[in-house]
Amino acid sequence: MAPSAISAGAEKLQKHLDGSLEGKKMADMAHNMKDVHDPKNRITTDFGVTQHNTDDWLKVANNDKTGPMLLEDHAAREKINSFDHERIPERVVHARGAAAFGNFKLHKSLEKYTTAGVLTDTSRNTPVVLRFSTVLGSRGSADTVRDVRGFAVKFYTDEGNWDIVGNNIPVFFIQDAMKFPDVIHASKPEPHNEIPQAQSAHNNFWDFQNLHTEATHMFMWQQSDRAIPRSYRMMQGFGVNAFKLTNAEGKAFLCKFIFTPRLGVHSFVWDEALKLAGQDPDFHRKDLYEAIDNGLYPKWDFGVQTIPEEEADSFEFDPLDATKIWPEDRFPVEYCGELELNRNVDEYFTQTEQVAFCTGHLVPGIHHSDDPLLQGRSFSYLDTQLSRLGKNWQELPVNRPVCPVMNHNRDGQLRHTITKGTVNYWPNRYGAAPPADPSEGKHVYVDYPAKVEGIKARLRSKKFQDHYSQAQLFYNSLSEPEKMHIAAALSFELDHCDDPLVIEPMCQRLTDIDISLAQQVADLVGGTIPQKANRSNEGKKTKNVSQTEIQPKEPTIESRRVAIIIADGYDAVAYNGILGALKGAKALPYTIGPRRSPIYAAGEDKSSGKGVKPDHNLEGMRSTMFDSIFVPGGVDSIATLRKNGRALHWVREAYAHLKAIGATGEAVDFIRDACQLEGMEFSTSSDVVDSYGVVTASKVQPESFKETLAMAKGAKDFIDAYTYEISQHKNFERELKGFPMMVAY
Ligand code: HDD
Repeated sequence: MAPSAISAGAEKLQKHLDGSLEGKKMADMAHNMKDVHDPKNRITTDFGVTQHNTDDWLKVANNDKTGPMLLEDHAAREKINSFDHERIPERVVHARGAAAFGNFKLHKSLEKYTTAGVLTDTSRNTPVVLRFSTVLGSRGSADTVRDVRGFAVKFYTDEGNWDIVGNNIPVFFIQDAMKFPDVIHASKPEPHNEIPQAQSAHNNFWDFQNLHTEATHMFMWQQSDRAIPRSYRMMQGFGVNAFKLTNAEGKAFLCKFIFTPRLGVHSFVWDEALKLAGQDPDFHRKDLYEAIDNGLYPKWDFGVQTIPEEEADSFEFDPLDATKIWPEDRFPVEYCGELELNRNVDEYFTQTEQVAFCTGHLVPGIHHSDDPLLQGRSFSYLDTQLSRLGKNWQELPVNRPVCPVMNHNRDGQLRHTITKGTVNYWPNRYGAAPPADPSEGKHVYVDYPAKVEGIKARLRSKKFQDHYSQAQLFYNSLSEPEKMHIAAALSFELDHCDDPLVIEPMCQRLTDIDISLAQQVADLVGGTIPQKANRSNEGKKTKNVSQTEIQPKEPTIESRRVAIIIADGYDAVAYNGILGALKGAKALPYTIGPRRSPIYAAGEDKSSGKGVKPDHNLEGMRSTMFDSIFVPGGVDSIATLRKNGRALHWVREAYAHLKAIGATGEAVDFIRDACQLEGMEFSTSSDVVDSYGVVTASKVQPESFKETLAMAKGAKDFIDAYTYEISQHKNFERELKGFPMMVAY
């Protein structure tokens, strides 16, 4: 259960969405909808007439023979008509997504920077909706593709809606909004054949990245592990653009917004992501839904980076340039609140497809900065909702603010609000619905009186011209495995390009970042191997760019999916011991067997009809859908698994994907035979051995798990070692050792 303060906020949001909040008791047809699950309710037409048959079109029948259909059947035509128009245009970018509701709780007031109630009043629980998305794919594309992820949050604040329309990567491909159609056209499927779907691995994408050099920093992030997240719940969220905060003294600060997940930042390995795109295209969607459904509410710490406005020109980069980070070693994040997601949507279309965000949705105390990407964005979001949702998109339940609304905007298609009164303009003879006076309070939006002077020109600030320093900073700050993944990702992508006009210059471009990276990629993709760096790399690094640094304070396995693989004759004590330990640590264990009908433990009477009913069979799932696997011993169970090619594949694949593997008893030999990395060690006695994330205990057939593990310094040792390895998510040492990636290509 959510803490009571959080539930209070959730209840407020629920009421709002139900339309039962004070001031929302307007004629709202959606709320006439009867409960679908109440068997007393009967089917009606859209206009409320109860129907007795919605399966057969009204026809002329003759002696039980079907005759012509009658056009007069309004109920049938209404049903087909409604179906014909079910789809609305998908978002031109970020079409595929998943949303959930929750709360924002402020722990520390930011009043030194802003007057915004949501960022200064620590007694509030602000309801939120968060929509995650991929950028390039269509609505029906796969979740686990290599792509930037959207992280769009709508705060339903007491002063109106505030939207942070962010990504899981802190920078962007372009500096000026006018380039957006170009970068998106170059990235989406190519115009002549609409290939490829939801991928950046094609000629046009890399052609643009090469020629449009300000994208260099961003494409390095996009080729990193950040672009293949393990879960929406394990990604950071960045507002990307610089905003402006103003405090009660009228002082202004440039500001960036950041969300950091309590579960840490984790990613797939590329092979895993590729396979999942086919094996479970809804992986991220399900993962989010499942976690919330299980009460494992994902949380993010929320913070800001700030720069006093008068200091904005004192750095080597321009803080208004969205292709640059504000390095955290110099601009630490001030964490001040937390965002929790605690309620799944009830209906996808009305609460995920119809949710709409806009960077111009700002509340008092938060303003636009002069970031040229941001200003253009705010035009684009408002504009795009017109073709997607229509003029009255603000009236859709998920988009409505929780505070009262009053203005003189009226009419248009699908207007729901019935505004009583005789005037719809200002000024009017009654003084009705006047604008507020700034002196009325902090809830009044007052524009920051920024001083502006200059000439009209199409130009960018000089510091915007540096396109490479931070690409190097990023690359230098990564761990060795992360660097290897970038080389592998770039060579995958360029291998999918078949135009030398793309491949050759791209290999050359990489010499602006790092010569060894450029040489490695050129060799792998058959390009000309560059001999010298175009730009020296002084090795500068910064903090919290490598995701290995963004990990939970305490190791946790909460919500990690663990597959326990058993066959008839398995060791029940080991099985139950691990199952209990995983559940106790709030992981999500799943039993996998060769079949889904009951599996019997060693010595268990098969005629008892009891046994364990696995959650899935080995064919139905793949190791890719789990974070770890555990195999308990048992002579017969292991003999069966050894003969099952799919079981062997599960182990080998989990091993190659750097996952924690646990095994006890006879399973230890089975695992050893499956994972053949030179230098690995396995338990051959009663000791617990943790070697490259493969945790084994005792080769000996145990009488009982407890007994065996008591010999092996106790069950606790095994469980501690195994759960620690799961918490680490991946064992990169295995990879550095030379398996399974491309070190020895
Ligand atoms: Fe955008 C959607 C994030 C630049 C134009 N964008 C959209 C969404 C996210 C972002 C998360 C999905 C919102 C949802 O879930 O409904 N966009 C970003 C970030 C950017 C960015 C982090 C750079 C800092 N976007 C950007 C520019 C433009 C747009 C420069 C146009 C000039 N974005 C759009 C859009 C979308 C959109 C076409 C499509 C659907 C929508 O707005 O509602 O207007």
